[in-house]
Amino acid sequence: MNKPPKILASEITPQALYEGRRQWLAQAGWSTLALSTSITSLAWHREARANERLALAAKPNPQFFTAEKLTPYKDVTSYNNFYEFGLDKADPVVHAQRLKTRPWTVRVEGLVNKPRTWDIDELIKLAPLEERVYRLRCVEGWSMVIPWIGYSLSHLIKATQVQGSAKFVEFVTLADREQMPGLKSRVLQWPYTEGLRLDEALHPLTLLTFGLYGEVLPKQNGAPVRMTIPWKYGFKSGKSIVAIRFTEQQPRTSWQVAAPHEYGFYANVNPEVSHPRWSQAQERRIGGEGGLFAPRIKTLPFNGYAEQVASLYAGMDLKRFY
Ligand SMILES: Nc1nc2c(c(=O)[nH]1)N[C@H]1C(S)=C(S)[C@@H](COP(=O)(O)O)O[C@H]1N2
Ligand SMILES: [Mo]
Repeated sequence: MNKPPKILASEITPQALYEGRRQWLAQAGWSTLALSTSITSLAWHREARANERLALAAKPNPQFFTAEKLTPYKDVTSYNNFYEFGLDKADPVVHAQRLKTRPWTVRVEGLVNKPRTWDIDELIKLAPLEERVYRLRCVEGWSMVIPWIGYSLSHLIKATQVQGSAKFVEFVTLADREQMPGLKSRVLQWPYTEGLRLDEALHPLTLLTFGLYGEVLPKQNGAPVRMTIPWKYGFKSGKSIVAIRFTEQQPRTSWQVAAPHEYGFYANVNPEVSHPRWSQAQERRIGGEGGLFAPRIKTLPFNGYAEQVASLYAGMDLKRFY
């Protein structure tokens, strides 16, 4: 099932895109009827071309799956936080289209035996691509369920031969004023940086992410490569990464610098620790019936991944290390 992941725009036919999409709808349990009329598929092909949508083959990994209803593709790709492209949820889908995602390199550096500047098309081939359905919850109180494509970051960490003194990893994302109108705003320290403890980074759930919904990542979702760390608030999952750095000291992250009392380094989803300005006990599923007035659902400790990750924090006071 794992076809070579690099697919040039010129090689992919609209029909292949269409089939991939249809397969997804079928897997999600939705009717494919809506797409079966020629008018609808024509409109869809036009949209696909306009946004350079490219299929990305990946093998579904049933170990990382939730049967919850998937958030519709339209919501996943039009309700975004990506401050480099504006502060409004509707900004990234418009402004991120100018982001150039090729050529693209990711520097892997710091306390490692094998530092390397990876070309993105090499990095994507480091390990077999998997499709995993993860919840992602924003600290703002909304969440989505998304079929992501990528592989465990641990593959890259192993290939890089991280040294014993490394305790943390820092993710640095692109900061280019030419392409990113949001950098004019001082809301955050640019480049957007995030970090994990090394054991969190090695956890199999931690996904180096290249795609979603059977396609390469849309630009507004962090193309060409981002993190997805499903038990932490969404802001830990940095988009459009250009460097991954292994360090001994805990890195300072953009959100911590911006508001240290509101956003901690750990940022584990925790219904019991309120944000200073609002509760974290509930969340709203984006794209569900009822829209803004949909009934809220209970937020689970570690976003529902407690069984897998709670042991990483044994003995820690998670009210203090929020
Ligand atoms: N570089 C960068 N990465 C980022 C952000 C950002 O503003 N810039 N926002 C974060 C936040 S707050 C969330 S909730 C998720 C949103 O990812 P999505 O738009 O793909 O759902 O991206 C995270 N990664
Ligand atoms: Mo977020």
